[in-house]
Amino acid sequence: MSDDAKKQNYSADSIQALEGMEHVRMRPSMYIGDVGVRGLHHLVYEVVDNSIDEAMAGHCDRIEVIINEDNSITTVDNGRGIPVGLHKKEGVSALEVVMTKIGAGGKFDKDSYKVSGGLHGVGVSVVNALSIHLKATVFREGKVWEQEYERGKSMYPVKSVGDSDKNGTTVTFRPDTTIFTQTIEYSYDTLSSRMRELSYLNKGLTISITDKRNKDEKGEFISETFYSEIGLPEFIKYLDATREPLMKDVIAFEGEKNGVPVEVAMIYNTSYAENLHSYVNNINTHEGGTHLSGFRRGLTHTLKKFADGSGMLDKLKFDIAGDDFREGLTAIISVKVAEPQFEGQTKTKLGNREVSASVSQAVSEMLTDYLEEHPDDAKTIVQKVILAAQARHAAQKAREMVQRKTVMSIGGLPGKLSDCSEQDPAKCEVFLVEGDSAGGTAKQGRDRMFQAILPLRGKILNVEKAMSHRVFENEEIKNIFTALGVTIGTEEDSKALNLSKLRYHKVVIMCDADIDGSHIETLILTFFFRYMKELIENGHIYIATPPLYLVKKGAKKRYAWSDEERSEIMADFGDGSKIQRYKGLGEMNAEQLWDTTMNPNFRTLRQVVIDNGAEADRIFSMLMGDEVPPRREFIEKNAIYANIDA
Ligand code: 0RA
Repeated sequence: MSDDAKKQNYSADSIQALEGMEHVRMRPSMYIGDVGVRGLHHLVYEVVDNSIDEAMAGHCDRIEVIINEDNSITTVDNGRGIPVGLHKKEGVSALEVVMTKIGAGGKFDKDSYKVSGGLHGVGVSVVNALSIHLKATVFREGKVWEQEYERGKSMYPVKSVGDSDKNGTTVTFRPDTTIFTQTIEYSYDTLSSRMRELSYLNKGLTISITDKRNKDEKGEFISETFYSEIGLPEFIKYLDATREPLMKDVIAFEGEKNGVPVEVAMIYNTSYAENLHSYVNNINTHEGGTHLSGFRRGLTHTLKKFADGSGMLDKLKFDIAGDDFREGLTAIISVKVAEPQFEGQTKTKLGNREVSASVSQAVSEMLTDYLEEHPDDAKTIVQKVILAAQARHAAQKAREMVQRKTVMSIGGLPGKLSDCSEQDPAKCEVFLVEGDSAGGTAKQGRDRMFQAILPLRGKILNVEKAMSHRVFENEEIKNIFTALGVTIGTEEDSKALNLSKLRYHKVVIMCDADIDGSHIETLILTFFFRYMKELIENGHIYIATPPLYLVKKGAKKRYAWSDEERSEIMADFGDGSKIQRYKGLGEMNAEQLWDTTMNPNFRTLRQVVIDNGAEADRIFSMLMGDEVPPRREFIEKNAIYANIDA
């Protein structure tokens, strides 16, 4: 190739690269899912994933994440460092290629087993494109190398800025506020629970997180360091800390099956909840997929075989279903797949067929060994399964009652429901209101065209502690099912939700702004989390935010949602302002409730999202379980919704 041709070729390629980066800025959601809170945090995961790749390749054992004062993020690793030499095809430093070329990924050699990679595995160049400023520092070959970028464009060629005997990569980026228009404020809790999760999924790796925006009582930055020596079994212990185990040890497997690295850990506890968490390349696959179905098949098959052989089922008068083997089970399935096919609404469902058999074999092997070596535990598990089957039969009956009602349309709607007149569910909202009296006020205050009211009496059942047939027998819960038009259970899966007749696309939980109210709110959320998780996942569940104060002076009046806001208003109004504190919804009249909490033009609804399924599971079991001390500690330390709200 002539020099001229080379130059042309180079510039053609770099134009392509530029277009790639421009495309990321034009269509960020295609690369990171969304440009809201989730997408913002995804930037951090994307960079950390590259460091995790280094760790999985055996070159890195420390990762640090720092939230800087200005909400920029710094990640530090002690891997090999991104190569800085000339990239022959591109004619610039490899570092520049990694940072500015979409799809360059990171590794150039095809042999390297790149299996991590965030939601879409898009690479650090995407983070660069979406940052107003990014600085990469590489410690490699005795030197320190540096390059900075603005909105993904390099500001100068890679340069050496000093000597060092360290290895590693440090990246600091500040998200572009013109892309992330909603917020660039990072949540420490969201990042820290992901880092904890990553440390369990990658044993032997130390991951620390520091928040330089906040100091603790000792004047030190908020910081945590995560390290797991044995990985998944420790993760299980962490998740089940407030549940009562049915056995001493976690049952675990680690190995390769048909070329697929598989790790599984599980334990049975005395609860009635099924907690399966599955991961592919460190990504939580909350829609499941082939690895999860492989797990289920292996579990059912092995336990059924054992139970049949034990004679314990001989006098049983009813069948045992797949579900029955998973009541009170907490399990984690983690696989590494070289070319994962992600499917489903949120692209978190594994499609690769071959993985199913790998996991199923791993589970059969692990369980068969365990049952042989622990006959007492084996018996305990079978007894638990029989109890679950019994309860399921009772629940089936209770559920049929609920469904019969649903079919009878209007006649079947709960008497306490004040329905709206609009028929299109997309336009309808239902308020679940604490108490009959607040329910009455809400009914007067609402816009009856599109707002329905369902008052709930006092504290609803704590589903965390109740067997499922009790849940389906409960009046308030039956009312929620019938009012929402949601049914549960099909031939194959007794817990499958049918949302096709959902009557309201917004379900708003409206409770008093006090301790009791937040407890009731948590009870209702626990119910949705355990029995209608898809409603949360599909973005249908919201929390209303009634004001705490009314500040008045003469004819002037304003509402305040925090102590801070109240003080501001008082300062604004000057001397002589009067304050009314709302202890509950009941203290507001219909007009005030509408103005502050129900009118779509002025209210703030908090959408409930699950940003970390495993952590949400742990928190619900802790908040609603039997052990009081950890609950108190948690409530004192955090706002109750720290980990679950938007
Ligand atoms: C390309 C090739 C190699 C490593 C990396 C990229 C790499 C990327 C990141 C991003 C954050 N930390 C990272 N660490 C490494 C292989 C390097 C070699 O062969 O020496």
